[in-house]
Amino acid sequence: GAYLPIVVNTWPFVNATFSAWEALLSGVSAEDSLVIGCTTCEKLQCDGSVGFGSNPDESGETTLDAMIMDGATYAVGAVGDLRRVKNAIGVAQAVMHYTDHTLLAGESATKFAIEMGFKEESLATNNSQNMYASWRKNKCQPNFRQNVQPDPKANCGPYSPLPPPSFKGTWLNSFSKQYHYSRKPHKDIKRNNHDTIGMVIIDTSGHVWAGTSTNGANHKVPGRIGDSPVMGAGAYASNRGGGAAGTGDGDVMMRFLPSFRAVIEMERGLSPNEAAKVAMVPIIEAYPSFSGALVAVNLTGQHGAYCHGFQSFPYSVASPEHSTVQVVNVKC
Ligand code: SD4
Repeated sequence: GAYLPIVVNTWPFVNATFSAWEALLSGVSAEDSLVIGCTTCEKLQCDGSVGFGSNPDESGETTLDAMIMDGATYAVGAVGDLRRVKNAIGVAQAVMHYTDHTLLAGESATKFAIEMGFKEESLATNNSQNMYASWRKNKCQPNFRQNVQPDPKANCGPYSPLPPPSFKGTWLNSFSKQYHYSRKPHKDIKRNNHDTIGMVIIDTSGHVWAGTSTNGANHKVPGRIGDSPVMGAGAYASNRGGGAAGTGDGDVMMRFLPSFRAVIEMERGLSPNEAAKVAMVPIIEAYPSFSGALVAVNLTGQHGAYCHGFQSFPYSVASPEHSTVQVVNVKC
């Protein structure tokens, strides 16, 4: 049968699910319900992976990524590397409403947010400062740098590129160093990087919304933007197919646009479980050690997920199918 309306989100963030569901049932639009749901996680700092006060970057600052997407019009608002503003999903919604743009980033996104009335405040907490201090103490391990050496005089960083291999005696010597540089393949490393909220809401008229909010990867290089604010990567919505949202190692996942893929596969008739799997398999083949998960919801309110690298992936659902918010546990 058809189970609409429906709210689905990554992880057992049931407070977020419940707040969105309650809003939806009281007549709030699916769009605003999604913003309410993701804002709940930003306030509760769900698992330390959403909102302020966790996962500082290399400079010790917590920065936020968020997106909202309208499946009817394909309108998107997103922010990446947002600084000093807590309500990232709210700022993403403001980008959608008050600009013709799709994605704003960094200090300029902060400036826009302040103009739109959002409060500027530090995102640091004792927790984020402790995470930063212990990372420094541990010589900045783990870190996301590749093919670099740290300044030997400093604890870690600033970094400089390793010298390129020399091509002595060949005509290549006259070329600039970028021609000599041989790039190592991406390290297939396992990162403990999880718990972004990605949410899909479909209202009773079949209008699909999807969104995300996260503080991204711990100890990221400043300026790093993950999959969450990238449409098709962190989330995607289409009234033709449904909605999907991802979580996990965004640097890897965003290369495959898994949310877009899952929605297109549902449009072509695959079930949400099958669509999520088809979207995830190419990532797993290329990066066997990555961890991540994808939830997918089709236009009749069927939902499914596929995950890799976690023991299991729990996601949350509210729909007329059950009387309370359900947590569905998927084995990976
Ligand atoms: C990121 N995908 O920024 C996010 C992190 C995450 O579950 O989802 N964790 O890479």
